[in-house]
Amino acid sequence: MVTSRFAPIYGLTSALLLALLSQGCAEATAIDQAGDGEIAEAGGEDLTPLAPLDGGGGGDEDATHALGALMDPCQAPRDCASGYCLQYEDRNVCTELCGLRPCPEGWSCKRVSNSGADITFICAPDQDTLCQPCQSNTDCGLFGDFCLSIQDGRACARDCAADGLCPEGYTCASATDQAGNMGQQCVPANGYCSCAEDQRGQSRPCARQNTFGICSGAQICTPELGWGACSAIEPAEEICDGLDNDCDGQMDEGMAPRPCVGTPNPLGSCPGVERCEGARGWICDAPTASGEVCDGLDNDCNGLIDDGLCFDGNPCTQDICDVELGCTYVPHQGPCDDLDPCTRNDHCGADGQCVGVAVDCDDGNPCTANACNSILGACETTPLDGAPCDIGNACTQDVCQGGACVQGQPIACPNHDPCQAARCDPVRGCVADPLTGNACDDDDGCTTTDVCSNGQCIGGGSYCAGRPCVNQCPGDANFGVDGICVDFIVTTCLCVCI
Ligand SMILES: [Ca+2]
Ligand SMILES: [Ca+2]
Ligand SMILES: [Ca+2]
Ligand SMILES: [Ca+2]
Repeated sequence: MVTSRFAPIYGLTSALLLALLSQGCAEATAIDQAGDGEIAEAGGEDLTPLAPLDGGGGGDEDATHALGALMDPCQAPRDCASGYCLQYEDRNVCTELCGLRPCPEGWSCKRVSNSGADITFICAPDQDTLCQPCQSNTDCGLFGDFCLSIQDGRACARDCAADGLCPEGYTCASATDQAGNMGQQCVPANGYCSCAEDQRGQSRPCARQNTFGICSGAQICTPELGWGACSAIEPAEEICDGLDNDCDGQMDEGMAPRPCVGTPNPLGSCPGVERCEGARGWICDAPTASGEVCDGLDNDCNGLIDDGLCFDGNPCTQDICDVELGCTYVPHQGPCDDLDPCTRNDHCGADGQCVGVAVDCDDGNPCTANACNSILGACETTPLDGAPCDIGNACTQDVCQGGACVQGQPIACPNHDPCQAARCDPVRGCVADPLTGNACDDDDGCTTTDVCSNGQCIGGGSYCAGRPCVNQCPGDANFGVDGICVDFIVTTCLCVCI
């Protein structure tokens, strides 16, 4: 009320204001009289609730002067036909009950409470308390205006129960005050007292808050809608994005460099360190794995520098990757590995080649074949069943069976000499024992009674009966089996007695 163009009513004390307004049904009577234009001047004390008016209503048309009509100056309620004297601007004027005609410009129909349940509506100057901050209804005047909680705090509304009319930008709506009283009140249509037409386009600070922090922003007034959305971001856990997500004034704080692994490819993947680079996010500096080359670097990131390079396959050379010279192969002496498991004592020879001594797999058994397995490096034995062998008996034809030499069939010792007896000796094989006394043939046609003597066929008798005999047979085959010379058959064979 401090800035009001008028004091609410009469500019008097509260007690007096109440007195002014507590006219009850009397005002209606007074209005009726005022409407007649015949109302006598009210008399009595200032605080007398217009008793003379009541009397005048009874038809006292002899009053020395008419009671005040709307806007007529007044000193007290009794001066006014309506029984209501209000302070307006810098003076006190009478008002009138609503309904006779529209209230004057800048005035509106107000409800005033009287004793009991009576309610009276009078024209009263609009108060400037609409949307003024308040704590209770009394801060909002005396005409039924509520102090309401709206979007931006407690502010005065304006009673509009009489005609439902409100200033532009306000709407007449049902409302309940702090005491639980219900009424129709003009309230900002957009819900905000701070966003009327003259605030259009203005901005005000705002914030969003949660467990991560408080973020500030601004919101714009659009009277049709009220204050717009707060431009502040929702506080969030800080991440690497070049923004101050938690609104603590620091961008991307706490983003310490950390290990990372580069994008894998068929050649490998390389480790690195990633750093927060603002809007670019985390950037990993790991190089891309590439094929290993002789350069002193671990190109494929397998943990080995220049590995797998300069391999000549020769164990008797030291393969060297020299960043300056490239691959070099230096011969060396001493043990080596020829990668053949069937050799032993491998050594690098003078020719720079690795050579070993073949493993001796011979088990001495003639009935097995022995060889070194070139994969396992172990000797393997294969039976040679059916192969000839010798168990040490010259009288048998031995054979391999199950990897062992077993005794075979006895050998035959044919006998073609009547002066010898054939037999087999286990050591010497077939031998002939000399015989004596057996008849035989000495293949000499000049003898006729041959007899064996100690293995020899000794000729006896005489073809020529004691005379000299010449055996003219060039050979002995033509003498026949009986040893008799048959010179008369074969012309070239002839024993000649002389
Ligand atoms: Ca931050
Ligand atoms: Ca951030
Ligand atoms: Ca490597
Ligand atoms: Ca390399």
